[in-house]
Amino acid sequence: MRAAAVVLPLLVAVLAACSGGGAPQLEVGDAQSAEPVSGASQIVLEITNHGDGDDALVAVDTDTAIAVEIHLTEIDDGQATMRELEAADLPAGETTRFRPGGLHLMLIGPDESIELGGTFDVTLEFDRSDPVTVPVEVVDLLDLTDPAEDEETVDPDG
Ligand SMILES: [Cu+2]
Repeated sequence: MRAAAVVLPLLVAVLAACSGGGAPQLEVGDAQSAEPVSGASQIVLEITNHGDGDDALVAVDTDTAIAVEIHLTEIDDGQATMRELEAADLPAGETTRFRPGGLHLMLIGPDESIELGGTFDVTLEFDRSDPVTVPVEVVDLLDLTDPAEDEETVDPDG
C-alpha cells in the first residue's frame, strides 16, 4: 500500500492532462546509498514533482544515523565545498536529483547496520506534501557515484 514504492510512468502522461489546483504531486524514485566511509555516506535519489504547485524537502529522518542533512556542493575557486541547506526546492514539473557533487543528502554518523546489500528506511518530510518513507538500497560506492555531473548521463538500464 506504499505509493512511493510504485513507479508510475503514466504519471508523466497525467501531468500533461492535469491543470489547476496548484498542488504538488511528488514521486520519489529508487533511493541508494553506499557503505559509510569515514563516518559519512550519502543518499542518492530523485524526486519528481508532477503537480502544478511547488514543494520543498525540509527534513529527512532515519533510525540508522544520527541525522541526515541536506547539503549543496559548490565549486568555489576550483575548491569543492559543501554547505547545509534548510530545505531543497522541489519546483512544480521538475525532477530534483540528490547525488554526490551537487545537491545531496548526507548521512551523519551512520550506524553499523548499514551494510552492502542491505536496505534501511528514511522518511522524507516536505513543506506541503505528506511524509514519504522509502527504502534505501546499500550498493557499492562505485555504483553509487554518478559521474554524470554534466548532461552526458549514461544509464545502462536505459
Ligand atoms: Cu555533504
